[in-house]
Amino acid sequence: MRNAFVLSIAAAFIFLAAARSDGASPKGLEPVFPAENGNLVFIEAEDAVSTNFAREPVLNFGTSGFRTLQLNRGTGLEGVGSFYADYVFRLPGSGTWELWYGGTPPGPRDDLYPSYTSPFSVSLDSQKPQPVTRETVAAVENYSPTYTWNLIGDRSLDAGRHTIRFEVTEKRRIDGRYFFYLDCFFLVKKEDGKRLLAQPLPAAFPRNMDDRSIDAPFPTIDDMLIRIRIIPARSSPSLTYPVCIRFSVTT
Ligand SMILES: [Ca+2]
Repeated sequence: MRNAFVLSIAAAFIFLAAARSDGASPKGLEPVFPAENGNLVFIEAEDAVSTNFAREPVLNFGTSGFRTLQLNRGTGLEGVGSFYADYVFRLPGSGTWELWYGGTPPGPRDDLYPSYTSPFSVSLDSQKPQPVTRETVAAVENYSPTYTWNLIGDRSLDAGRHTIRFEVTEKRRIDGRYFFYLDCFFLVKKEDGKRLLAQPLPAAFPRNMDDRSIDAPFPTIDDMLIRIRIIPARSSPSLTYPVCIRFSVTT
């Protein structure tokens, strides 16, 4: 009985070896590689090389990859540095790349506008940080409570390895907290001013990158409450944003 079992195992190995020597894979075992999009580089915020936004990512099923970094602190770092998240990525080609991110729209530079989030800066390849404020980005689509697709702008970059740092040095003015949520960021290749977008696209992605219907400064809390009383259905997703922020302040 034992000899018969050993023989059957050996026969199975011989069969598999013969199949491979023919160059034909057993049916159903052919490798299937995901299609690649050479004009899009997409990075999850939770894949930071280094960050002090939070000790660990937050689970959020409304965000890309179901995880996100959330900076929400009332105190700074006692003069020893700023809040940052560092990434390394590789571009397949040289030229113009359009930089986007999913997260809270940055706070405004202008004191006249309500400030519900912190402004921040981005630094590519350790160059001088560039301020990113509500006045410099286009808020395109609110895809989850407090999360919006935001267009930062074009960058001229060579193919190959790059680094980027998102850095927060300022508090939001509404309550003096450092407040910035970062879900992901991505770069889209452009030629002659047009995006070279093709399938496949990530599951979480702007539905219409040219939509500017919500690209306006957030109203004050009082104006917000008045609008909700006038329009109980809250037909615009952007109307929910400051209220969500207010909830986070009071909890
Ligand atoms: Ca994410």
